[in-house]
Amino acid sequence: MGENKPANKAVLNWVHEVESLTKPENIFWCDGSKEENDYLLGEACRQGVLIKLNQEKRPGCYLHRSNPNDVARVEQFTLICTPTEEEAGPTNHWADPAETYSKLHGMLKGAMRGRTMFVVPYIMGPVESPLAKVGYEITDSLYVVLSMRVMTRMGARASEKLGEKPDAEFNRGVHSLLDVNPERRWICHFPQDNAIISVGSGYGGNVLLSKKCLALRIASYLAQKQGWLAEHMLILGVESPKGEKHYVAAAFPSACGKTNFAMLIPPKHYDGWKITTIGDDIAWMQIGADGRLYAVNPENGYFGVVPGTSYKSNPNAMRSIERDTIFTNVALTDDGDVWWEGKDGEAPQHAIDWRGNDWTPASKEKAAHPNSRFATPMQNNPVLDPHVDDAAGVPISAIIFGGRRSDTMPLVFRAFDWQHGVYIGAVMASETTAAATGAVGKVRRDPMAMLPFCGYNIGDYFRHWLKIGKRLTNPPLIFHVNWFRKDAEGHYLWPGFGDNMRVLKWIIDRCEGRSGAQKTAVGCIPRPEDLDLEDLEGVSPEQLDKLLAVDPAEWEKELAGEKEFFASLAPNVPEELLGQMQQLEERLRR
Ligand code: OXD
Ligand code: MN
Repeated sequence: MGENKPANKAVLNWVHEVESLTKPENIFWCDGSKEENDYLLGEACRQGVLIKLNQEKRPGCYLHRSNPNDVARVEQFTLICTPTEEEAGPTNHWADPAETYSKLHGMLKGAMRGRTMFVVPYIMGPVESPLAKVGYEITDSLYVVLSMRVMTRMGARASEKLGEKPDAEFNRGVHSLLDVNPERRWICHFPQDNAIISVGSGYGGNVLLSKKCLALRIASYLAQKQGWLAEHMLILGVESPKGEKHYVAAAFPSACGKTNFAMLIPPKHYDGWKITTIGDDIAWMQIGADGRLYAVNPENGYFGVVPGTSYKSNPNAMRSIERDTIFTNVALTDDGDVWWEGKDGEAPQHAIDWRGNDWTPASKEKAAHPNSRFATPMQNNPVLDPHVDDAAGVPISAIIFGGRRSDTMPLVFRAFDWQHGVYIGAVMASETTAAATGAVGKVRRDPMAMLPFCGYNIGDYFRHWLKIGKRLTNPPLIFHVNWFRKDAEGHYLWPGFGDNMRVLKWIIDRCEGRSGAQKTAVGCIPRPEDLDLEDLEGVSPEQLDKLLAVDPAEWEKELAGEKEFFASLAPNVPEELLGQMQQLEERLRR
């Protein structure tokens, strides 16, 4: 075991270089087999990295507790190391590549002494997809190895796919926990080298290098060069009782319910309708021969936010995490099960909280960290789409942008065309969540939900989107949604979750040219009679009016915010988008 060396010399040479630098006690070459996984799970439990949960209640499930100083992505320590600062652009933290390599190599010198260095080969995307990418992650964390097996197509097949050609393209990822010290925590990307170095953290978003680092930051850079899109989007399928099927891709910022939306269960009267999941976080999309956009999910699992997940909010996620799941930073019950705020049923009388301390319902602290997570294989999802492994991907009928906004943004509206849609995505904003360190609940602009994930200059990214639109002869329609609008007392106006199907139905009907809408200054908005409101509980006609309203005072403020944002990106905002802003201003004035 641990002997699965790839044949590719470039991989061997690079691993050897990292070995010479970090001086591990031994090297473990992963093959991704079940035997290997069983062995490593045993090791992780023996070393206290994982706690084995009650196997009767949760077969194959484990709990990990991260260092309390290390529970979320660290955007301020996430660097894009392009040759010039201009290439990284105004929304990224930039650092000089040579200086950064030198600083990181200094930290990595001898960093794995006495530790095992794991080499994890993996594929992102369906194995036969032209978009599929091979990566290798070198790590000294067992938690990373075990999570990578859930989250990616990990193992020997990646080395087989790469082959022996010395110039075959692969991502080089190096991760070391070091001493998990926030002062020595850096997540660094070298897009030109297809390389990532992450040190000082054990939190998923910082260390599962396949995910945010490769599949978004590096991939977005490659996508711009190669003419495709790497996006922070879920992908879902909607099938009507007549068998008519559409796929939709939706971008929401972190912890805004992407996983819930991707696995939605429609209200009762949607008899015969089916929602299926392709992905819950990332979409790679390319233009097909028919001029449509086709999407694949590069991942193999879901790294979802746990608190608030219940049989009410997301039954399919609950079923997915019944087995073969790695939980991070949730509470441990006395019978060896897991618990979190917002789980169904009563809180336990006693538990061990995410920090490892005693917890009771009287405790002031939360039992589970607000950004506690599950990592579960997508194969566990009862509504996994049958085309999830298709090399060609699935055709996208609609793109949805959305944020968490207490005011201003209507429940749903449609962009007039692709260019207007790109504008809507470019200025989208959301109230911040616990998925990243920093203040929670502050409105920030998060273009296409890519603010923390775009690996190059955001102005060029907008330009790339506009270019893709020109090549699409059959483009998806673009929408904006907001499930989070509140009334004056701070209560949510929309029930969300399964009832979001009503909005999705309107979107699909728009794609089919069927549903009605009213043209407003900001886009086409359904009138109440255009939405399916059958059996909708708890939403009065007044609430519905408020949900669909365009409030001039709120939009005046919104426009000022959008202007301020574009001003902060000057001078690299595409003319077309400045034109869109001006048109919006004129429409609002009319
Ligand atoms: C995630 C995130 O983990 O966006 O998906 O933070
Ligand atoms: Mn995400």
